[in-house]
Amino acid sequence: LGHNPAVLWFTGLSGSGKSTVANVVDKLLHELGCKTYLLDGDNVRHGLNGDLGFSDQDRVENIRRIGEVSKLFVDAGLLVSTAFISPFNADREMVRELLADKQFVEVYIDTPLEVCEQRDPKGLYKKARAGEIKNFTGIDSAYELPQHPEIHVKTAEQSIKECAEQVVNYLKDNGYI
Ligand code: GGZ
Repeated sequence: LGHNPAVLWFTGLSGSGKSTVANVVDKLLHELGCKTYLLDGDNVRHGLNGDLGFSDQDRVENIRRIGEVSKLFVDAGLLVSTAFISPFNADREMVRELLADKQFVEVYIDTPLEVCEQRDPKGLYKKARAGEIKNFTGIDSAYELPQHPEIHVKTAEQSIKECAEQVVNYLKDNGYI
């Protein structure tokens, strides 16, 4: 198959659109004939990482395991998309170091907190503001801004389709596909 394996590491706040955009990217890549896999909360936090919560320590371990699993898929030749908040720079950089040069593509889903909170698809921000959920990212737990993401996506300024195409175009322009 004509593609170079890599991880598309989506990072951003809850409600930023990580999973939504990653799902469309995964579908587009599949249609282009790439071998792909998508890791997100649905297939990781309930199973492999079912023992982890949202303390800083558990988030670090969450990202470490997802990084290791991503590496296995990359070794198998896939284009992997991961959609986790991954709030800490040190952890994202740890995964970058785990992979070979160019195999880690950081995709910053940059959606203002106000917009995420307005969307609040699961009512979690409302609960966090009410103190019913502790350590919620953006409210009482940190999100460290990516310092040099390969791709910077603004979901509040373009459609989901345009966001996904921005990612696919990066992969084309840089010889991944
Ligand atoms: C952040 C939380 C929390 C807390 C539950 N903080 O919008 P969602 O629901 O579907 O996405 C969020 C998801 C975040 O899990 P991650 O594995 O991506 O986080 S991390 O990378 O930081 O380990 C949200 C839900 O889980 N959720 N409690 N306290 N998000």
